[in-house]
Amino acid sequence: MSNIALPFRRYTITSALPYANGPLHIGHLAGAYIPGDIFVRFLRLNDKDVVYVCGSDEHGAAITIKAKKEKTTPKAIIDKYHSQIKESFEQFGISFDIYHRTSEKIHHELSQEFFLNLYEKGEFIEQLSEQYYDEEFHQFLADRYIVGTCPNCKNEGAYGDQCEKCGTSLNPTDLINPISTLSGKPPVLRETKHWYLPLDKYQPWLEKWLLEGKKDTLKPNVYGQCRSWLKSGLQPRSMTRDLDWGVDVPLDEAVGKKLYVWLDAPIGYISATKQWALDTGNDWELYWKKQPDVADDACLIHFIGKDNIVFHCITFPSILHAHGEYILPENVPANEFLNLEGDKLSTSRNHAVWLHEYLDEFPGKQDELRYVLTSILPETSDSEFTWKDFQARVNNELVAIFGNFINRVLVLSHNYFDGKVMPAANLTDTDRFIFSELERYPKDIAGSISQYRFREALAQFMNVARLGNKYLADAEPWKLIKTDEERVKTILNVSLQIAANLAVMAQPFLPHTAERLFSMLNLDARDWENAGRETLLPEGHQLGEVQLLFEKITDEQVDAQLAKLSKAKEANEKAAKAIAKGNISFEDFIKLDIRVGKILTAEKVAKTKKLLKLTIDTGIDRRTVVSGIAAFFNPEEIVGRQVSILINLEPREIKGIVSQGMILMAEDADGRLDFVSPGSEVSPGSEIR
Ligand code: B3M
Ligand code: ZN
Repeated sequence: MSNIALPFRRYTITSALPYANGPLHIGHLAGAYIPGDIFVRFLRLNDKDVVYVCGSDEHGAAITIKAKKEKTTPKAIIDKYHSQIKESFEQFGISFDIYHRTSEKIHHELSQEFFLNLYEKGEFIEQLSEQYYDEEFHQFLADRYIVGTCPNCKNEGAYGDQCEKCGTSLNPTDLINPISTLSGKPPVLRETKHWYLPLDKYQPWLEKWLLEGKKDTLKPNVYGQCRSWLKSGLQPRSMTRDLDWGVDVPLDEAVGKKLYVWLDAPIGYISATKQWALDTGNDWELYWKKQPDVADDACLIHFIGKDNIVFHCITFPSILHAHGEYILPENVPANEFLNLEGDKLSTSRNHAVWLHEYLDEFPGKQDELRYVLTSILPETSDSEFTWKDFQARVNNELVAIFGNFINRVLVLSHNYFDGKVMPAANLTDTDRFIFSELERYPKDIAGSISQYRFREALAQFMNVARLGNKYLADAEPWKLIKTDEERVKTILNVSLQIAANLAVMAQPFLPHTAERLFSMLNLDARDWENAGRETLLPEGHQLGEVQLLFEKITDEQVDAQLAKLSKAKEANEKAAKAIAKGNISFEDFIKLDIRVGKILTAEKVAKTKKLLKLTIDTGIDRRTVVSGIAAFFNPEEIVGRQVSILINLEPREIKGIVSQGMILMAEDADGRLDFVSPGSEVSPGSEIR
């Protein structure tokens, strides 16, 4: 059955190499890693020959810019984040065969070999051209070193190599109003030489291979993007950069130049496989190179997020094609983006659920996060994670359905029959229906997984748990045990077969839970082909000890996470405010005439919630000031208080009252206000400087 959907014998599966410039968050997991891991675990259970590779992407401006920000070296950045990311993946249970890194020698060498291969074939266009240059920082500006307006979608924050909003790949010279991200100034043009990949030359081949050949297999979101780029016509793209961090361009005349990060990064998949093969005694070429017998080629699949589609569907395949010896991706099941609590995930704004923090704060609950993220994977459009929804899915689905069913059937089996599997006899129609459903589900789930529909696959898996839960609730063995022990034996046998099937089928989705379930059932039938069998647990089989599979997520846990997010938001807004105010000159400062004044009268401004009308003795005169402090102070309480007042602010009319000045207030992070007053009474009119 699964052989029909997955016809290849050997699979090379990749998940996008994360930049080693920050920790992983749930958006990464939902984009490229959970889908890749489910797929790979499923292939392994079906006895496929699989290698699953990933690693840190350690080159490019993503790294050097981060180093500058943290006032350290690129090397320190990649070492720090590479280990952190690697450890998080391991703890979370993403089952890479190798998690490599692109700073390794084996990777630099292979990338240079690729460049030279294409260079010697004369594939590159060598071109002297004018490129943007930052005169203050003495650096050419490519990729993330330059931002401007995207000519395609008018996004003002497009990078020099790509607009992340519409996905279009760009050259710096395409940007409207370019600005250097180093100096914040418009750059100048300077001449430099680079090596360009002639994507325009490959366009006819790409149209045939991709648009014609993959029309029915690519996901619509992926196919649509590719078609629109090809439609607007591909341009040559530079594969080299004037940078001091990355893989050296292996040409004498290119001293000081580096390979473009998007040339070397995908080659990272291959160098990782090479390293894995060296470590394990395998032959890496079987997983990457065309085999003499075409039927023996490996199937290459890239799991990525949507912002990487162009590089995996257009650039990298063109490079592999130009090289000639390599297989091409069979599919690129890219996901859209995951949002968090109504807002975009953002590393710089710290609006994220960080994986390493989740693992610390929810120990042993990897599968709960896997479950929820799989349920909401942005497979066809952007989707949204909220902590309330996380709680609801864990409590109402994992705990109340799956966990409850497993717990009941095992506890009852231990209570009534000392944890032994009893024979099933005199099957009823319901029993038979259960067995036929057990036979159907593994096929349906396999079908969904092989089409990269992981949400659908997981929903079907949960239906099996629902089936079990309902069967047990309807059969009520706890009542029958007094009158019909024979029937209870059958009911528990059927229920235990459901539980055993759940253990097998849980493996791709909930690997940690599946392990616990296998041990509770004292079962070791892990291969997918076991799913569907009605005698997975033979008569007389001794079950293992019962443990709880899942616990409820409490309101306190949810509140703590939400509080963390709002704290990050406040800190971020505060920082933004702090940065927003530039320096002013002393001359500007002394223009402000700030005095100590005394509140003589205070009353609410009619038909407003926030405003108070105050009369202030400024020491010079008495004047009226309208102030937005009604939410914090009752008028009667503040009469007589000394406050700070800016008296030379231009008068303004507010709600029909002319306000002559402004009362200065201190505002904390929660938005609470208080007066700025002298420590002891001073005479009205005292100057504040
Ligand atoms: N380093 C990930 C990103 O765009 C990028 C992927 C490389 S895959 C070869 O966040
Ligand atoms: Zn755009």
